[in-house]
Amino acid sequence: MKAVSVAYAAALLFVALPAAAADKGEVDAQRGNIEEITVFGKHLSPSAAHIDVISEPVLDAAESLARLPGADANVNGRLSGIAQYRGLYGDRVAVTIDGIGMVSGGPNAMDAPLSYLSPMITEELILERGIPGVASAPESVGGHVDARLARGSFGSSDELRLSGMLGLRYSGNGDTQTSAGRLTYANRTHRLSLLAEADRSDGIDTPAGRISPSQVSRDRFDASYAYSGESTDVLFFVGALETKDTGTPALAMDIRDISTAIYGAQFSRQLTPTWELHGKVGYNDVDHIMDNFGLRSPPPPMRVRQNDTEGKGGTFELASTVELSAATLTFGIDGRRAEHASLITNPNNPAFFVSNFNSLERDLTGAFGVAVFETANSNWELGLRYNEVSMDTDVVGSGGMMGMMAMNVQELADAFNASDRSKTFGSVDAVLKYRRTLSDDLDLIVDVGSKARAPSYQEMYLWLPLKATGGLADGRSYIGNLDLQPERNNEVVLGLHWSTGRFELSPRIYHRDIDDYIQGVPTSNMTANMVATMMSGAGALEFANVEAEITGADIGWRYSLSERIVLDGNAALSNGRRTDVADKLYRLSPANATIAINLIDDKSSVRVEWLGFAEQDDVSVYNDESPSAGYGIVNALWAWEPMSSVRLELQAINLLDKGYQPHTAGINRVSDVDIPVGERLYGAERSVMIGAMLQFN
Ligand SMILES: [Cu+2]
Repeated sequence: MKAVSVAYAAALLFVALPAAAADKGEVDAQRGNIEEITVFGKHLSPSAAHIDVISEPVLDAAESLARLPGADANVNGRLSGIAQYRGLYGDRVAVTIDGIGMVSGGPNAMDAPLSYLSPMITEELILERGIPGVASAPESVGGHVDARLARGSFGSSDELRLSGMLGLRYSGNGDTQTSAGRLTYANRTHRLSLLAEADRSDGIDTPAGRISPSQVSRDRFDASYAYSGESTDVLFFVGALETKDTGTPALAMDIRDISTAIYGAQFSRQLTPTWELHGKVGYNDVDHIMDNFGLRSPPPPMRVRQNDTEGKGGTFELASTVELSAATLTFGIDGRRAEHASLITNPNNPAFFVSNFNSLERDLTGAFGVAVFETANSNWELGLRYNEVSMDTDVVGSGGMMGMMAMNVQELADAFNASDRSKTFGSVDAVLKYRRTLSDDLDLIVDVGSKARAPSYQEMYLWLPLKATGGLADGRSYIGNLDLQPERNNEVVLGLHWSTGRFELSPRIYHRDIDDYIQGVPTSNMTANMVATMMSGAGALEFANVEAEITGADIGWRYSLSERIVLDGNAALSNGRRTDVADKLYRLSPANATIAINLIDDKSSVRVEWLGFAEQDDVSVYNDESPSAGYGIVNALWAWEPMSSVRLELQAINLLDKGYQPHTAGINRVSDVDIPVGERLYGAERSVMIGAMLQFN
């Protein structure tokens, strides 16, 4: 980044100060009594890792995951990060916002659930470390991340008062700007809150040139009413997301539009001192348009494509918790209803269409029970869940193709339409979580669990070889498989949580044995292979049940040298392989570590952190995955709070201006740009970012 932009950034910091919020006081207040020590918005608890996304220098909240032990993101575009945890990603890692799951509208997860979190209006991300409890989210075979929007706090008296925040962040790299605001009108019982954030960027520059397309335009709104009574809490919210032209260079198309309406409600009611009832319901409706010609140089006219997709549906949960003398019992039912459609057209050829997914439904209904037993020095949580997933889809078809292609595609459509497409899967999950206090400072952690996930709609119903794979972005065309069985992760986690005032050390080791792991293998469907070869030059992969295992370890730690000097960091490694053939699992985050030094003063703090990623040469042959080199980058952050209501920040990302290619960043699929087609995308060059946040009460 150039000196001019630094100067501009600095000027903007001190001159234009329409700022945002260091909601720290609020955040802590909402969290209740936290014993954990928060260092620059990050802290560990015995069962989770937390990060206050608001102070993270990111547009996509998914990128913050890389700063939590064992987590990372598969990044297909600037707002399309897919959560990865301990070697599993995509639909295997449940992401909820205020406990409510989203239905994505893009068959390639361009609107992955974390894209619904605009960072400056997000309070925190909570990564459950270990096997998520059965009540956390259904089908969370690989992990669970929850996030909370920063909707402000209730007042302390009956008087209704206005409070709020205003925030602005600017990075000279690609003129990247974030503006955010909150207005809250609340007393101790009622709270009305409005949130808004706008993110804009022209693109992102790397030492290898500009990533193209990488522009961003996203707006997010949320309006909520909350009631907090003596025995009843209620929250209603409506929200909207509007993403316009945003690049996804690791995919075959870019985002032209994502329009989502979001609705939700939750309540909890204390019926008696020992009996509580709680429930949640959420609904969202996504209209999405993507294409391969608007933001990138168009292919020949006959290969121009636009894909109009829709996703709608919601989740619900109703549960009851009873405290008995011997145990605390929770019973509940929950579910998810989702509908998807995708129609591919060619604006140059009105006769051309592919009905990619047609009136597709995937519904889940679950029931769960959790018992928690507590003794003087141990805590047992035993959970059981039953899920029933039913899926169906209407007939498909296509038009406007010629010759052999038309014949082959028609053959695939006919076979699909003649098949039995209505599927129902039942499965049982069991999770045991054991905590034992070994001494005042030291806890032993043992998780044992077995959880299943039914096939995704893409894995099941992709009838024509296409790259619509929930964001795998391996460049291969896939077809679905109507004979797929659910995959099941059998997992053991062992860990320690060692925490004194001075230091904290929280290591885990785990082993995941995944039966019927779903991944692509070369298809024996000759017609599909012919079509895939004609369209992309390579044969099709077909989703299949294979066998896999993942072994790894991760650790989070903090060490206070003094009250003002704190070191912290994480480290993680995972090794994933097929056990039925000799191959590695695709797109796993390489071994990585962060080490940071934090200098904390009353009004100003400095954090300098080093992030190191090892080379990744354990790559998947089936996915034509290329190895990547290791690298280390340094980031620095200075935050100044001249008054409790004002926070100014100056951040440098990639301070030493290293050229590096994150293994999970994806491969460039866009021609005629700085980074060649087929090469792994680069991380940002040295970027200086300034931010200002102002809050009023
Ligand atoms: Cu899309």
